[in-house]
Amino acid sequence: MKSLPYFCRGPVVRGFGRGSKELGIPTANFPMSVVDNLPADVSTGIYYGWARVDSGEIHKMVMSIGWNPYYKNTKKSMETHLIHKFEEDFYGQTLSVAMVGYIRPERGFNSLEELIAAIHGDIEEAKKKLDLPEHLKLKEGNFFRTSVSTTSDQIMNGH
Ligand code: ADP
Ligand code: RBF
Ligand code: MG
Repeated sequence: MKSLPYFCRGPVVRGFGRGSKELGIPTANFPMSVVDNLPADVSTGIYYGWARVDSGEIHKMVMSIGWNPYYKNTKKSMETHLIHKFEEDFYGQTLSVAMVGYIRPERGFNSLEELIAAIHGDIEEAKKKLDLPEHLKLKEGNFFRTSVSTTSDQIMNGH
């Protein structure tokens, strides 16, 4: 995928409200404007990378892009689970993400337990891959050094 690493930034909007309640895995959703800006070669599926809320700490993340076949969504979504325990929700704040690598395509499952187990597997893979020197260095790169604008719907894409 020649577009990786891919950097983007946008406000956290409300999704289907399923992530934390049903799965125990909250996902911060981007608005359609960010989803529509994805380069054509960034296919749907599960990715890993780095993420930050406003100007906070940089955390490891996993992201799902697509229609969630298990739920048969009609709207394409781009949802990020940050591998960190937050004390509070951060709706409306600016999420910056660096998508670093691809894990697998999205798929359907026979039960919620299987979907949850697959996501936990993705989290373990992300943790391991992001410790590689070539991936750690993206955390220190320019993207996360630039300050976050107060315009909440700003979309940025660049190195
Ligand atoms: P929604 O359907 O509205 O996206 P979720 O159940 O997926 O609802 O919860 C997502 C929200 O949970 C995020 O928008 C964010 O405010 C909050 N949140 C708390 N911890 C995390 C985390 N570790 N990763 C992502 N979002 C988190
Ligand atoms: N949904 C699916 O239908 N199929 C998947 O394979 C799938 N994989 C996911 C992997 C990760 C790392 C994350 C964070 C989410 C994934 N989801 C998948 C999306 C999940 O169904 C969604 O986050 C919840 O429905 C909450 O919106
Ligand atoms: Mg969500």
